[in-house]
Amino acid sequence: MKKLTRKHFLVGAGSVLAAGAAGFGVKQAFFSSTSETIPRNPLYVPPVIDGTTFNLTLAESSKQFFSGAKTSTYSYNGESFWGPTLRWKKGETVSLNVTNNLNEMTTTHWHGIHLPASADGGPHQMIDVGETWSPPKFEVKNEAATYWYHPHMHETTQKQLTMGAGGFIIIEDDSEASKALPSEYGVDDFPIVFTSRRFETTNAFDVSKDTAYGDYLLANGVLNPEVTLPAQLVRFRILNAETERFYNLGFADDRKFYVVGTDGGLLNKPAEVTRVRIVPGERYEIVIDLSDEKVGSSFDMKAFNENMPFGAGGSEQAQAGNFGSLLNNTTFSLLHIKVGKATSGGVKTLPSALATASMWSKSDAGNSRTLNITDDGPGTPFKFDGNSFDHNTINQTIKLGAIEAWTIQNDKIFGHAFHIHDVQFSIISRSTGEVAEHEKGWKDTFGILPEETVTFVAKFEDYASKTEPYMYHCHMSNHEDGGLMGQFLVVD
Ligand SMILES: [Cu+2]
Repeated sequence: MKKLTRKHFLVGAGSVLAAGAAGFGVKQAFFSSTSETIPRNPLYVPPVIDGTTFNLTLAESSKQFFSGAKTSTYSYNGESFWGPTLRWKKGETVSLNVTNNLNEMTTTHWHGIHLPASADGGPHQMIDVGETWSPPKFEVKNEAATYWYHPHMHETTQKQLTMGAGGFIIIEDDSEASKALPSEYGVDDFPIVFTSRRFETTNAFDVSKDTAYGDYLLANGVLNPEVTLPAQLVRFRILNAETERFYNLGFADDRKFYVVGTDGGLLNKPAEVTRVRIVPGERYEIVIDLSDEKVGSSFDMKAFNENMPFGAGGSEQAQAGNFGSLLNNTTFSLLHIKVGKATSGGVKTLPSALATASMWSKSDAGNSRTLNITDDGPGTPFKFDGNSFDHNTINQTIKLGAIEAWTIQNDKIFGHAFHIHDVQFSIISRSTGEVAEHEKGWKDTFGILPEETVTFVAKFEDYASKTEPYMYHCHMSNHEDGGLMGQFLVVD
């Protein structure tokens, strides 16, 4: 049987797709005769804000990606793209203030954070143009891990993310601090957000809702990035902030590396891998061992995205058009790594024990629910259980303190990135096989392929409200904007 691509389905459904052609005016520098050679650029490391009061201002900005015109961007606190890293300490009470200096409404969601729904920054907590939102203060209850903040404005999340709005949150706690993990920010501990953009010939970002993939990889907003790392253990806190693309992470020489943390905490022990799949919204903390590398040597971190399974974001064959990309179904460099001198006191040995989490299991769950990803036929928007997101409809109501098993079923032709607010969960089963060791940590986002069913268990504790809901949704921002989102109340 001929392999079906997503495009076949959509064309078959009569969708308006440019017939295999790149949209008019799309920058094709790599392939055109007037191609601009992109030099290697140093990996940018966002500045850090410490303390307990965090003031963010989202505004228009710009960045020089190519020669000629700068690219218009959105950023927090005057960055050229993205925003500063917020560093929180478990147990402290944080006060957050977000000013919207854009010419459109926005919201700011604290992704992965366990907090009152009124502080969550979902689609209900809109920040009007020129206004400042100061959610109720809350105690940081999450474990040490890598989280992030980003707009969650219904129907414009994709656009605002594409323009560059987002930032990291790093939570620290005593347990993590007692482990000898690389933790010197920007020296042996790097937050790295991978995404991609399609550029117009004017150098503007293509922010069309219909564009699922970029043609140019960006690491921390940098084209063709390189970084010099010390010859010791180095931690990467990796975030996938794509619209739809999955990354099958690895290194050009197929070296082993270690997953030490998932979305919401450290793994109990490092998981040795050569590849890790990361989907939109998901984070993995990995450690690479450079202690035996020669100073001056170099190698690439890559996305081994050639021959990904059908339905994985970016597995499409097409290089152009709405679901096409120069990076689709290909293996490409994510980061050029050069090895430099070790630092004094650099970490040389990976701890064998990292945490003592006891994850929820099926038998802990007192209630279960099943969500089906549906649509109304090929090319139509995805929904949960036949219902598109509605601001005024509560889709699920959960008792405060309940431990629940949620099963997500995907029998549609494309993969998704399921995310739920408020909680960190444990994935207890995947219909396609065993849950990988590196996925057996606290999670708030996971990839789900076509014909796959995934069950997770979570506890809904601490915060209840009869009126303020939390969201669950696909973290592919075009799917989310298109209605693949629902809301739940946690009630006392
Ligand atoms: Cu989706």
